[in-house]
Amino acid sequence: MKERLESIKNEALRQIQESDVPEKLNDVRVKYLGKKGELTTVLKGMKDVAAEERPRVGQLVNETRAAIEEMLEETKAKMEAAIRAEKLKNEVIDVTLPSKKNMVGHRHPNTIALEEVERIFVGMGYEVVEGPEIEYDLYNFEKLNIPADHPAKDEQDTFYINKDIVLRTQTSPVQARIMEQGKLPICILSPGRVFRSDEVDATHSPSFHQIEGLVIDKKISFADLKGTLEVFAKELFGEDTKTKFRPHHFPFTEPSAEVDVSCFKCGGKGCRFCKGEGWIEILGCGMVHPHVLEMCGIDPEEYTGFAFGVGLERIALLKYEIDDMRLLYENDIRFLKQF
Ligand code: 2U9
Repeated sequence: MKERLESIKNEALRQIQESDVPEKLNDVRVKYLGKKGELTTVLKGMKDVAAEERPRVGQLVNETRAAIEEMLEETKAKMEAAIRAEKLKNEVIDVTLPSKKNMVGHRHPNTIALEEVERIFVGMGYEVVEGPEIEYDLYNFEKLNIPADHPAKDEQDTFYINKDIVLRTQTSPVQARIMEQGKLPICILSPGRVFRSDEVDATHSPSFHQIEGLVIDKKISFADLKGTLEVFAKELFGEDTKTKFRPHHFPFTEPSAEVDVSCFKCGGKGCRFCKGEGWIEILGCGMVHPHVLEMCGIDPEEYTGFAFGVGLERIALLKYEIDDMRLLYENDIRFLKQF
């Protein structure tokens, strides 16, 4: 029995020494110490050992088990330490290396200008609303007092999807739709992309952005319009900015005006920026035409309103002193980063 146990121990220790991965150590443990392992089989055979021999043989079995377990634990600890050391070696980080540069995006000057305009009007109680870029001719033209044969339809040379559907040439149809919902009063700002069949140059693009505003309530007057746009101009271009309302014509407003602001570069004296004028045109506006109110289901005897329209790119070009609109569409990060 003694020899058998000695041979089991030696064989187990040899196999432990030969193990190169933890899985093999586990196989050795199962083979010798497991439920059906060799030592357990020896223990099961104890009943055949003479009674006076049993304590000595039992002690020998325990010593053999202890020796194998000790060697297993020791080898497992060494193996794990070696694996950890190898992993650490591979994961070494050289903190002195220069860091990778993260290319962070940048808000587009159009977006910066739009957010500034929205901030000003939201501060005056306006709600920002958006609508479809593909519109019915009915909403883009008819309901805005631009019937089929109106010359304004030529001015806004349009992309047609079919004879009734167009890429919108202005964001006004958004307001016409809100008016039709019949909830009054109305105080909204509608920014968005618009389309016109224009040749690309420093001041034109077939796709650009407008911000339009509309206020409808009882007793709204031209004085409200003037006050609102004066506040807007001062907030956008500075407290000293003056405004000038020049009579103009739009089919959807009557009376209508174009608004100039005093040049924020020279204060109105005349300089290269304002081409010696002292004034810079920034938007169009007017009192909503009674016929437009009627076509959108609002009684012009009870309600009046004003509307205005600003070209977003025009604001961005002026505010950030950009001299060519095409730069706004090239998305060159070296350009965009400057604003
Ligand atoms: C409704 C009724 C009236 C919106 C208005 C303008 C004047 C205007 C231009 C600015 C530069 C177009 O982008 S631009 O070329 N817009 O001058 N827009 S009044 O009037 C409306 C809108 C909606 C129902």
